[in-house]
Amino acid sequence: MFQERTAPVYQASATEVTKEEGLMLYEDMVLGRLFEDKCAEMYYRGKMFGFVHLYNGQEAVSTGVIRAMRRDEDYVSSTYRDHVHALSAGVPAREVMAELFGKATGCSKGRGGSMHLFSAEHRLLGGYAFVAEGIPVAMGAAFRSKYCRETMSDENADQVTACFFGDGAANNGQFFECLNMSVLWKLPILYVVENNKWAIGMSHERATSVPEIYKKASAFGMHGVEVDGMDVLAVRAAAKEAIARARAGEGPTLIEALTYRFRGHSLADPDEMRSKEEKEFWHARDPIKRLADHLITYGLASEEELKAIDQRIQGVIDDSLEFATTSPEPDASELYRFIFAEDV
Ligand SMILES: Cc1ncc(C[n+]2csc(CCOP(=O)(O)OP(=O)(O)O)c2C)c(N)n1
Ligand SMILES: [Mg+2]
Repeated sequence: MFQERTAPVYQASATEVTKEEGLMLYEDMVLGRLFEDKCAEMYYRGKMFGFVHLYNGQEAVSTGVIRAMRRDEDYVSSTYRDHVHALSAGVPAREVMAELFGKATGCSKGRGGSMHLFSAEHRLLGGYAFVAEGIPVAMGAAFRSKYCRETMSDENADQVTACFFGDGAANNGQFFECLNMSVLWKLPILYVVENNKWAIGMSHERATSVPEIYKKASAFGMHGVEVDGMDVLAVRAAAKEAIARARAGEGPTLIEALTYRFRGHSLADPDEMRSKEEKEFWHARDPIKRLADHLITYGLASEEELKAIDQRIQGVIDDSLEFATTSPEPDASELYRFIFAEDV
């Protein structure tokens, strides 16, 4: 029989979020969704090159975690599925779109492209093409905060790091090594596994001995939680708890967000491995519709207000496209620039 693993249903209360917070979360998720839809359009029109991995369906995870953090102070590390993490972290849509077009105005100066977004200003530690590659980098950032605070006596160094990666990455050795060291050193880090059930065409159940990834935390004496990754309020609640624990010096948390990508692995994937039944099950749990229902049910927003946000964000996306299209290519004379830090 067709059966899907879902996390316990989170019962958000009427006062869970204020109107302002609710609209902020909604706007952030819509920004992610519409940005990705525009990417798909541009990719199929031949405007973008290389692999492009979209985040549609998983927005509640990025928004729920990153928008509970301190923007431009806390750190975020990502994977090749990084556009929406960058947007939630505050990297302007213009700079992300320009990067995807390989333009000099992109957040990685046009040298990175879709899988290698980076922003020192917005504390985005990077997108990484190798599976699990961002995990030790994120741990290094968390170690830095702890070292500055405890060894260099910088009391303001209470930054938290959020490290995003997929279910497939959770079978990689770096994951286990970093869990071990993070607990040992009580590092201020959130390991956020976006369990979307698939690693390209490999089903998670076929690839791992214990499919409940959050349970792996216990082997290291770490706090591990599973959360409904299609419910931004559930993710936000789990993230807030983990952030408070990290900032208080109580160490790391492993958050397993049960989620789903609405598109194929990348835009080059015909997406033939997943059943229609499965896709329909998860589409019905669309995180944007879910938050919209919450806001309307509790009188925090009207349909018109939400539509106005959709339209405003569409304007942001159109503007980003115009910016990317009209921006210059990197100059050929600068081919070797930015290879070493002193060039920046
Ligand atoms: C070290 C390494 N091995 C293999 C690959 C090829 N590869 C690219 S994406 C991917 C699947 C990863 O799946 P998951 O971690 O679940 O992330 P998702 O794509 O579902 O977000 C694989 C195996 C790679 N990029 N790096
Ligand atoms: Mg996956």
